[in-house]
Amino acid sequence: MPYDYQPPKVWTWDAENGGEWAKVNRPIAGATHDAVLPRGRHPLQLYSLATPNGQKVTILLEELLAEGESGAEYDAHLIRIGEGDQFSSGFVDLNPNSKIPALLDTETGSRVFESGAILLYLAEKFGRFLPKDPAARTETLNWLFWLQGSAPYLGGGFGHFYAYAPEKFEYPIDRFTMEAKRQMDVLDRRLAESRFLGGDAYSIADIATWPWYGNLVLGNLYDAGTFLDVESYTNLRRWSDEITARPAVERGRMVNRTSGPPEKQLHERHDASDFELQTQDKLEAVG
Ligand SMILES: N[C@@H](CCC(=O)N[C@@H](CS)C(=O)NCC(=O)O)C(=O)O
Repeated sequence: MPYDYQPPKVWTWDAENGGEWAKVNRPIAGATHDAVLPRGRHPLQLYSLATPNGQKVTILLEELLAEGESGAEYDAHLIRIGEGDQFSSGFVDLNPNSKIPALLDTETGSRVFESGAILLYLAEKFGRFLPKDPAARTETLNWLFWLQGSAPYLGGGFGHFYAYAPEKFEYPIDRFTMEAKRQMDVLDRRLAESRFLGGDAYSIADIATWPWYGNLVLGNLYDAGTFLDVESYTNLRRWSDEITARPAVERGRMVNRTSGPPEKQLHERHDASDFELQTQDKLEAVG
């Protein structure tokens, strides 16, 4: 892929040319194989992986449970996107876009896909983490939708070209670094005037944003802390530290996590006790 690449008249798919995600990236939608999704015993069935988009939902579910909402009990099934689980017929029935996270509410029969839609669905179902006052609700949704529109520039743009692309190219890295830093500045300025994104109250806007920009400012994403000079976004850091310290956030980050310290990986969550009994360090100890 030298710099003098000229696009052909009609693009054709070279399956070998996709870098780290070559195995799963395809130019067509739909299922690649038949498989039925597993079902647990709780009202909510989540099919996910602990990427930033996946963490949004498990953090909210753990926050709802921490508030005493027992109806938010959930089974979190692992979808290994690197192995193509998102292309099974069962998953595609739940999310025709073949991306985690996807939720099935067995009480209503609703399928819910798109992490922002899942957060909104759960916030409305339980009447929590979304203010009822119209002005505060609007500001919260402003930031929720801002995140849903902005994070792809960070993940698919900056993260892809800085960390995952098979070669380093200055043009896209410059383009998306500029945007990632601009977005951090947007958040930093907002958080200079407000404790949380939507206002005084912690909400689904913060829960959506923390796994991306909270992790980024902590230096946890793409090994890019120094490159992006994350230390300079002091208000964003203050907000991120406050959210990181929440016990529900700590639990939510562990669910469906398949890398990092074994004691922080809970591949599947089917019961609250799993955080004590089913983490990878415990499972590996018993063989
Ligand atoms: N806009 C979607 C994005 C979801 C998404 O990009 N999920 C990624 C992991 S973070 C995925 O499942 N990728 C698998 C694939 O692209 O095949 C959302 O917010 O739910």
